[in-house]
Amino acid sequence: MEQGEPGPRKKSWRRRYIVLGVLGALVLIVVIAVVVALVLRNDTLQFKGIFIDRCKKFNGYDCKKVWEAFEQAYVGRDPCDVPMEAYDPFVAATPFEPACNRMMFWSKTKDVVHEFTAKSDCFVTLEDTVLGAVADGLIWCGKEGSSETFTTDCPGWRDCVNNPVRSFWNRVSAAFADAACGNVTAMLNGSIETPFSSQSIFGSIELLRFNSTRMESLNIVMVTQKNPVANCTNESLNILQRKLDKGIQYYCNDVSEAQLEECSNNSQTTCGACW
Ligand SMILES: *[C@@H]1O[C@H](CO)[C@@H](O)[C@H](O)[C@H]1NC(C)=O
Ligand SMILES: *[C@@H]1O[C@H](CO)[C@@H](O)[C@H](O)[C@H]1NC(C)=O
Ligand SMILES: *[C@@H]1O[C@H](CO)[C@@H](O)[C@H](O)[C@H]1NC(C)=O
Ligand SMILES: *[C@@H]1O[C@H](CO)[C@@H](O)[C@H](O)[C@H]1NC(C)=O
Ligand SMILES: *[C@@H]1O[C@H](CO)[C@@H](O)[C@H](O)[C@H]1NC(C)=O
Ligand SMILES: *[C@@H]1O[C@H](CO)[C@@H](O)[C@H](O)[C@H]1NC(C)=O
Ligand SMILES: *[C@H]1O[C@@H](CO)[C@H](O)[C@@H](O)[C@@H]1NC(C)=O
Repeated sequence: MEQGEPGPRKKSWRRRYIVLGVLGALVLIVVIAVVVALVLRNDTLQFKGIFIDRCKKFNGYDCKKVWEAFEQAYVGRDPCDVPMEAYDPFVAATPFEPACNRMMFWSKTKDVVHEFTAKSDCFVTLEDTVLGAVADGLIWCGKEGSSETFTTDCPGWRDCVNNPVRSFWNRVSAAFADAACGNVTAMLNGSIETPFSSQSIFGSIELLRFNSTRMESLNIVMVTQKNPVANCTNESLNILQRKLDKGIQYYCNDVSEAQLEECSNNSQTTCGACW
């Protein structure tokens, strides 16, 4: 017994060191994982990355400058106190050549219109320009006393009027409409009671900025499904016409979704002359 005692004791010490070593390694791994997760979850870096990547798809812009002009609009500010003018520097940093006769506006037809413009290559929406593309589908805001960009807990579209996302879309829509030239097209939704709303961005901003010195006509495409609810005869379109700058020709065509699909299939040959 006396000779055998040190053996097991040494063994158990060694075991303890091994256990401690393994525990230590585990703790280290967890700490590293948490740090990595925190860095990866850095909203500012993640949001900026998406923004810059999208900006780089367009030629001729200094995307770092574009980002800084965008960010200064809301960073460090109360997210309910960002007026649309806050994005004036962003608009100044993203000049674009208007695609006269190919500009496409829309209201309540977002999915269909983008499916259409992506396929046909004839028309250009705001979201197809650098102005809209960088932030399409994103949510962001700042906080007082912080230099970060947040992507959660931001005020929603209706929570307050002067929120960073809403003011952004108001401002870039105004810029896009200011440039509208030649024959302009707008897609409205014939599956709802009131296809034209004076409260929509199209009705409250874009339409009011259309200018007859640059624009020749406004061509409404009323997209109808199998059982259309409204069409070009709807009273809301008379309201639209009354708000349109005198001297701009107004046209409206009821176009079924099936017809639209056919148009985008034959875009190369018809490009616009489809309705
Ligand atoms: C996110 O990254 C930016 C830029 O590196 C840094 O200034 C900021 O402190 C980071 N924020 C957090 C919450 O880690
Ligand atoms: C029109 O609005 C309805 C209801 O919101 C929607 O289901 C439909 O997809 C829209 N139509 C088009 C052409 O976008
Ligand atoms: C607008 O469309 C009309 C009729 O399709 C056409 O005669 C006119 O040349 C077009 N305007 C421009 C600026 O291309
Ligand atoms: C159209 O542009 C002209 C010249 O830039 C300006 O005087 C006029 O007020 C504008 N009209 C509208 C409806 O914005
Ligand atoms: C347009 O809608 C009205 C009722 O809202 C209906 O009476 C008329 O037949 C429709 N016109 C077409 C061409 O579908
Ligand atoms: C359009 O093209 C797609 C495939 O490219 C086809 O599945 C569809 O049936 C076509 N639609 C029309 C109306 O020609
Ligand atoms: C379209 O016009 C508006 C008025 O602007 C009416 O309120 C709607 O009822 C009308 N829609 C249809 C389907 O008639």
